[in-house]
Amino acid sequence: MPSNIVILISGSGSNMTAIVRAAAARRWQARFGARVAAVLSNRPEAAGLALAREQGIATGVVDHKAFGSREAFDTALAAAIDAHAPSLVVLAGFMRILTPGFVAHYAGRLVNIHPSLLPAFPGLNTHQRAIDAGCKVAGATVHEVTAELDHGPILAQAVVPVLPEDTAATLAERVLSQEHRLYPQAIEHWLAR
Ligand code: NHR
Ligand code: GAR
Repeated sequence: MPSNIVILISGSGSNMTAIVRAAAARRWQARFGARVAAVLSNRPEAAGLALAREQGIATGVVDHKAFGSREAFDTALAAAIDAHAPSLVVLAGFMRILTPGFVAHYAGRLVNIHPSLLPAFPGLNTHQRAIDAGCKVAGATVHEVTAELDHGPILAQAVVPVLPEDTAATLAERVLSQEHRLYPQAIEHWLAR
């Protein structure tokens, strides 16, 4: 069975790039019939779009600013996604909260990577909040997306130390490098299940 993966991004797309590299290096097409069919962004200026195009992957933009409501944006986004008949939709630095109707449409085939050790620090600004709380470890979580933000079943986690001299930027960099290992591994596990 062909298994199309659609990746949603908003920014630099480094997790998306890690997933695309893993798909080739670990032969997801041959082993699971899986390929990254498209990369879609809500931001036209997302740097990850150019990176995806360089890899020969179809790209698209559904600009949330062009829609009057979250429901209207999500309806257009779902149409763009469904054009690729995905069996898995991957949020990779995607920055728009999704409506319950959208989440229900992709139930069981929608995953996210969140830059904290959930259930600690759902939402935004996770690295500064972990530093402010005096956490000695931080990390990232891959989870199924449900209607409640950053609360879906946990699929995988990675832990990093928080160092005394850390800023949000240095901690984010340490976490992100682990995300690049964790997310492809979690997706491969999902494909193999
Ligand atoms: N949608 C649902 N329903 N459930 C989840 O678990 C989701 C989701 C959409 C995105 C990613 C998440 C993260 O990993 C994610 C998980 C955006 C925001 C946010 O507040 C919060 C969490 C996440 C993504 N976004 C603002 C909004 O009003 C916009 C912020 C911006 O544009 O910079 O949508 O952290
Ligand atoms: C990653 O750290 C990801 O976990 C986080 O944004 C970064 C995206 O980097 N996601 C969120 O904060 C979602 N709200 P990337 O675009 O280079 O993959």
